[in-house]
Amino acid sequence: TVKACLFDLDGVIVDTAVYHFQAWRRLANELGFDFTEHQNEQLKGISRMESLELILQWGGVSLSEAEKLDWATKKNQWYLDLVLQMTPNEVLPGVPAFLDALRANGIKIALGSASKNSKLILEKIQMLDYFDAIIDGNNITKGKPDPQVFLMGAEATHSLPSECVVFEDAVAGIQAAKAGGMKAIGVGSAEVLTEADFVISTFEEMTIERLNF
Ligand code: G16
Ligand code: MG
Repeated sequence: TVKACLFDLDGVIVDTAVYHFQAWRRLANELGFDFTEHQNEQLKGISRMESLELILQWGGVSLSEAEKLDWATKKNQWYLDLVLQMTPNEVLPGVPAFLDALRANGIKIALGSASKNSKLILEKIQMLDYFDAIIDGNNITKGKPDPQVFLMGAEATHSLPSECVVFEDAVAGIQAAKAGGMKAIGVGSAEVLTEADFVISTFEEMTIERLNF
């Protein structure tokens, strides 16, 4: 039976991808190029520095390591300006009700995110109190599809991987869950998240009964 649910943040609890996109686009524009929303899809779930590398490739821009750190810091400041304006209204549909149900059933709740800003975001949307454990970009050394972030979540909730269910919107995240020996429920499109055990489009479709499959 399921003892813990491990949640990705961006695209699962809340859609911060739109804010990342705005901030990365500003960086690209200031460097003299632009990129599309379609390209932005490739940035989901990957770390800040990996995202920067990809964007610089798209623009054909090469920078020194010091300049890269500088631009990454600027991007994060622009991103945080947007995050600071977030409200609880932005929590994705069905999420609070499902987390309430997990709690009522004694199932642990953990976050498994690549973001270094996850606690601030959870605070802004007033969801911090739901989480028994938070594993994010500040704790990990290997990004998804490596299973590290979710294995740490299992450990922090005193669960075995086989007792965990991961919720993810990114292909790399589903792969990370599977590499860790966990069940994985996709949030989004079944055509994209083909390696998930099953896919929901929103948490309004999710019930405790559907966890034990
Ligand atoms: C999120 C986003 C990624 C972002 C990463 C790092 O991951 O999906 O696009 O690059 O966090 O974010 P930050 O710059 O805030 O450290 P997740 O794992 O929550 O989907
Ligand atoms: Mg995500």
